Amino acid sequence: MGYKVAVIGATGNVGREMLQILAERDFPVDEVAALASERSVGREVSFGEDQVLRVKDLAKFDFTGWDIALSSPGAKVSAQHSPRAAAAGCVVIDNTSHFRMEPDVPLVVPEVNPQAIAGYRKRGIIANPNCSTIQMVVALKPLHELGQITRVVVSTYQSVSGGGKEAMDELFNQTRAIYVNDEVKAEKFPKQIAFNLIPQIDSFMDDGSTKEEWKMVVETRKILDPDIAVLATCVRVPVFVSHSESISVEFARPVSVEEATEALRAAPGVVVLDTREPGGYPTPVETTGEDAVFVSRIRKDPTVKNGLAFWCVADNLRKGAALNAVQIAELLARDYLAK
Ligand code: 2RA
Repeated sequence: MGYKVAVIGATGNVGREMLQILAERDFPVDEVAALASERSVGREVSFGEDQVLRVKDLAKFDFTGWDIALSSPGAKVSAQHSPRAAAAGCVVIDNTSHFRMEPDVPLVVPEVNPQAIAGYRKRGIIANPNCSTIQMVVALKPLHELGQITRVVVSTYQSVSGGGKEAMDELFNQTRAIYVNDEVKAEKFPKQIAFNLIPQIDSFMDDGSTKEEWKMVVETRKILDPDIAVLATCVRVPVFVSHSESISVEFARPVSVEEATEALRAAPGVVVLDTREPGGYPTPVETTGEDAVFVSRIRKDPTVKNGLAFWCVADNLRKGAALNAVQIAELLARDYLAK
């Protein structure tokens, strides 16, 4: 016997990926519902190789009798409908920022804090972290176990797919416009993104950081360790899929490059590809469509007492969003909702 699974935001970048990954990983489903806003009702979305689902209206959907909802609409939509689904007994795995920092909602990366899933009982909601946080904490976890991380400095190079389908279209249209000498229109992004980069993701906060940077700070502490200091600079780059991060880590104890490499190689969800020769490291185009968090360029940071630096790339739509949510659903089904 399988589960009744609803995918909320089924027509978006992440929603379509969720449907794809549920099918790919043979998640035991009895029935799948594709839900979205009224304007998408009747549209068709693929479920795996050979099934097509017709999109239903989220606002009218009754979650009674449904087991799990994988939710990735806008934060406001989630604020309204995730509690409604949870109240009907359907456990929600929510990919928006709305519930992440609420103390009674667990924020989970299965390779890092799977035990936190148990906290779903309080509200019926589990939050999926931000994409840039997920890939970083997967890589930080084995290093934290090795030498106790005290401080992290991260700069991100985030693909446009993190901003949704319209953001991907904007990069495509601007690139084309430049080639045919047409007008370059910036609507979704605050500046031209084609052949450029933008050191702002999400809105500004009072202290001059952006909300995306704040998310990396507070989410890392909630998932991994509240005592880790994090400084993040988040940058949008003209790449379609996969986020990259340059990460510098300070430890309480000395950690050698060899020890770190060995721990990262043994860590679940991490692939180390680091040959120290031209091209001997993964880039976004090679990691798109992959499940792992790829680590390379592991080296000593000689500017601090116990420091290492490395390069980290992952598919932001998969491990950074849909795959992480499906992995949570798998643990939830196996350990808490067994049928
Ligand atoms: C971005 N972090 O890349 C967002 C997506 N969750 O814009």
